[in-house]
Amino acid sequence: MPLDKGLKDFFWNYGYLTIDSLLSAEILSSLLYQLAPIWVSKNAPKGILNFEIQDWKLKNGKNRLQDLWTVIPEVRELAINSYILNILEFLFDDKPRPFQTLNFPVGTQQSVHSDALHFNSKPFGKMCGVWIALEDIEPSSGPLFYYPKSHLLPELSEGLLGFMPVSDNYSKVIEYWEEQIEINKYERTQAILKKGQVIIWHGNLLHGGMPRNDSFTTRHSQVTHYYFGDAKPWRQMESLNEIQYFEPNWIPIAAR
Ligand SMILES: O=C(O)CCC(=O)C(=O)O
Repeated sequence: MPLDKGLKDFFWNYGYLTIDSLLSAEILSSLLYQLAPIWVSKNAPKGILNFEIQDWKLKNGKNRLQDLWTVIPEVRELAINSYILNILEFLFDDKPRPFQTLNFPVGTQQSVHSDALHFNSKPFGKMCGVWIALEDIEPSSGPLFYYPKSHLLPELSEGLLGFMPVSDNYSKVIEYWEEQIEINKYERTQAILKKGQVIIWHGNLLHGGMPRNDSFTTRHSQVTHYYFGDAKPWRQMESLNEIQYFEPNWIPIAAR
């Protein structure tokens, strides 16, 4: 895929970009092969960050593992894939810094949200997510959905909302987003991707997971988050009295 201005304009106009990745089929298959016994046994792999809590959650119905990159090389390889990193650098004109991977065996059914609320940046807008289909995505499996152009909404603030966008007010933030979707006539779009396809979303793009109409269909996917350049990470949901900056567990990138 040529990295041209049209691609960049599309991303900044719509807030996302779908790419036919050059990810190696062997890596994807090898990753699925390693993940299978984990999802079946519901044993988090030893050595993963926050093993105890993740293992407990997995055994108690949470279908996701965070930061598997710490124990499965293929997860890290996808997170630091040079093809993806080059596109990100081209889109943001800055060096991408990967952090936090999430692996899901099934649809998340997450309600609409932006990543910026969870992982904000100073300056605003220097963060994105990259979602990789590890298998062909079936419409009944609860695909990822997103609202093109919603990344153009302003940064959340007390001045904008009339309340602080912190954890206690999360349901009110969701109401605000739902109102904005109506007002701006944003159209929900589903990511029915093929194995190896990738979607990049801007950190302020509204997205979530569709309901799973078929609870037997898997929906293996991996998400990695990225900050750019020297943007400072902060957690808006925890920033009641002052900005809560934090240092992510950065995923090391070998020299490119
Ligand atoms: O994969 C999905 O269904 C949603 C993922 C998501 O919302 C996220 O990682 O922020």
